[in-house]
Amino acid sequence: MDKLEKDKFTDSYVENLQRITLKNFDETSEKDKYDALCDTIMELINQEWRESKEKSRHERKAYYFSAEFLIGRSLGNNLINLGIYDDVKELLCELGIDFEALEDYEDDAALGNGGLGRLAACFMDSAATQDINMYGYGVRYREGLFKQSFENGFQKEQGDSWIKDGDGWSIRVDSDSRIVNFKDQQVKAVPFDMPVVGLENGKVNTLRLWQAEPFEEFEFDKFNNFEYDAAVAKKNRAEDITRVLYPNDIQRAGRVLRLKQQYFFVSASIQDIVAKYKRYFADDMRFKNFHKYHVIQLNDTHPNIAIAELIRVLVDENSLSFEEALEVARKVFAFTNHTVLQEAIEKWPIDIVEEVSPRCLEIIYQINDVLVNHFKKKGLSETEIDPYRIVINDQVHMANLAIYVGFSINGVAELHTGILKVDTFKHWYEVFPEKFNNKTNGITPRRWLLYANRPLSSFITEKLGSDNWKYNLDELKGLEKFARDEKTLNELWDIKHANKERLAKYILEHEGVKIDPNSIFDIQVKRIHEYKRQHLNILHIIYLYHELKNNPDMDFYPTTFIFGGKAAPGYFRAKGIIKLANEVARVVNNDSEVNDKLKVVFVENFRVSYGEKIYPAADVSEQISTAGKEASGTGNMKFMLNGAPTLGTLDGANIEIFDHAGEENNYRFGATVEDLKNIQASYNPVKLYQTDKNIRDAVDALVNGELDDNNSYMFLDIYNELINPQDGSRGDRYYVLKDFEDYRRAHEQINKDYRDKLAWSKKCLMNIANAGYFSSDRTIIDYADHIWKVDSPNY
Ligand code: CR6
Repeated sequence: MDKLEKDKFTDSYVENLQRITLKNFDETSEKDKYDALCDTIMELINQEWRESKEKSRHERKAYYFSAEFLIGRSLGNNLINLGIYDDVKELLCELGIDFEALEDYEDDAALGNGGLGRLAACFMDSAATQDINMYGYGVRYREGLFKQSFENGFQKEQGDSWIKDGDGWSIRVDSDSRIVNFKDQQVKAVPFDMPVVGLENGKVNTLRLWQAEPFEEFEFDKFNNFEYDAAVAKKNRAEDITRVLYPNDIQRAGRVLRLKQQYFFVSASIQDIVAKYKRYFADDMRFKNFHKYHVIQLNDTHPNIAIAELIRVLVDENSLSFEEALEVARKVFAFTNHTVLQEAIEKWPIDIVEEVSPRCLEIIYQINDVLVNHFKKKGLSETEIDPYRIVINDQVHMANLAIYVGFSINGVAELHTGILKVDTFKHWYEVFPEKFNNKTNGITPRRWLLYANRPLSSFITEKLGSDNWKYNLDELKGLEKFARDEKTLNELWDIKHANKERLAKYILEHEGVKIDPNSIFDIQVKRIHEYKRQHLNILHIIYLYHELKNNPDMDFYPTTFIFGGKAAPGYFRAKGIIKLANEVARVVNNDSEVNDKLKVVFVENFRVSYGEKIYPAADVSEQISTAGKEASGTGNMKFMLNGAPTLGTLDGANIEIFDHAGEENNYRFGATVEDLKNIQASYNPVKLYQTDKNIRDAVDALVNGELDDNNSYMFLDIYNELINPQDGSRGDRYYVLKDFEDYRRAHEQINKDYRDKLAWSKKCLMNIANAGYFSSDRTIIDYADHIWKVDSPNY
């Protein structure tokens, strides 16, 4: 910003502040100051936003349909992308305003559960920065992901009404409202548009989130008749649809309301797209060229009913034949799968689909008929056709629908896509190999480095002699030449240390636990799930605790184990894992014999904005899922980019991280997918328990009174899952005990290696230098070039 722009900014800020509050500057609250700042920034964005829209009006666009966008905070990110972060901070400081307090004032927009929703947000950022026309469509949940607190170590959930005080980053566009018809009700879908600002390039894309509203605020007749509840019943039923984000990560929630949410946002979005097409391409009422201007990426199975909805709109409202409409759909839809866990690949009972949209169910049956005929012609028998069917056993297979109709299906890491081909969707790969492709996930370097780690950003720019890496993260490779430069390595160590001090201070303030920034910060933050194996981490901590108790003089570098993450409210065992971590923390942290060497802390309410403080302060990134289960992971990339070596299994994108940064700079351990397949039939966790004393001591602690679960039976439940299965299975479904010894050894190595400061710092540097591949810029360019082809003018 030059002097003039600065003055203008300050003037309009002060003016906005007074206009919206009618107060004198001194009397304004933090909220007032924050609101005025949003307004001022939105004014700045506005013109570029309008221009971007205008310019792309007749261009081919990608539409990203996603039930989740885990945005987090917008203030800092927008300022960074506008290129005015430091300037604005300084200007506010001159006005005597504590900028960081304003940043902390903002509620996270937590419209997602975890990786999948955060990925969508990173993609939005990257598309805008890479000048790619990408329009996001989703749901404006009034309640985001629940807030987590701990009561006596147990997770408690509270609501997250993130917009109760307004939402400065969206614009309500009433004129674009649509009507969504369900079998039993009709609601209004009102769009709220959020600008997505590219990095200093003038490009602003749009994220359009739909909110469900009634047509009338209340029914006057009923009200007059003293039927007050009945008068607002319709309104409530309409608002229910976008009231709350389902807090299930991975597992699907088979509820009517959930399918209603999906159909709601998808129907509004399809209608929106079609209406605009008719407005701007009025000469193509047969939709012959529709596919030239639109490609719709379906983010997992959640939006897949869009396929039926597009056909419905084309047939019922635009008089295309079913065959014509299906042909359009075939060219428009592409599908991303994000998991191999069967319980997360949605299958909807037909009666629920019928209850939501009977017409869509009818269309799904029609598509299914076409599919069956297709395979019959190829000579397949009825039973051979079964795995392909969209409707089977009275269920609608949302993945089959998208794979059959769509022209592309991708996985989110090399290993994951490989598993889709040979296992999950093997039958599909055999008939449509050309549809399958991989798009390894990425993260946006703007939020996760430029914003979250200002000191490291400046360091990188200084070392590379330019800040071009912000646009092309591959340039980080240039840091490799400092791998033997002691001064650089010491500087890097100091930056990490300062970040650790900052986190320690924050944790003391917010969690009430004092941790030592000189200890190793070993961190696992992500949703709690058995396949992610937080309990492997905890069992290992119990083992360490026992070791330190038995050998107080043991040679051990002090370590702080940090956890963060939420369990789905209905997932008993995941909640048990949280209680277990908190209980181990209580015991260890209160034991003066060990608590100068070992500390454990589970931070409350881990979310995007907490992550921004945590990733930059990590020494070790725990990525310890059972091989084959974590489709990709993206937290692993955030740690890497901020210079933490990965302690990980050969799973998801970990494999690609090891390939890029070098195994010697990371710690891999554990069984591979191949290994697990080989031992699957003979695996015996009980035998491991009996023969390995370390395992036995740690597992026994779950039930021998050493740890207290307050009679919740949560620890017994974990114990049973590991070695005493109650359901006739073999136990330890996720091979926790199988990998324990290897994991223990890897930790031992880390504990030794960390003492060599220069050697350790070099590992960190090599991770940063090779993180370029994991930029979501790379991912989104790959989608744009190879699936969407949005940059070909003559598509
Ligand atoms: N839970 C995968 O499990 C992946 C993200 C984004 C997940 C995770 O490995 O990194 O998607 N899958 O691709 C689903 O949500 C279904 C996730 O976030």
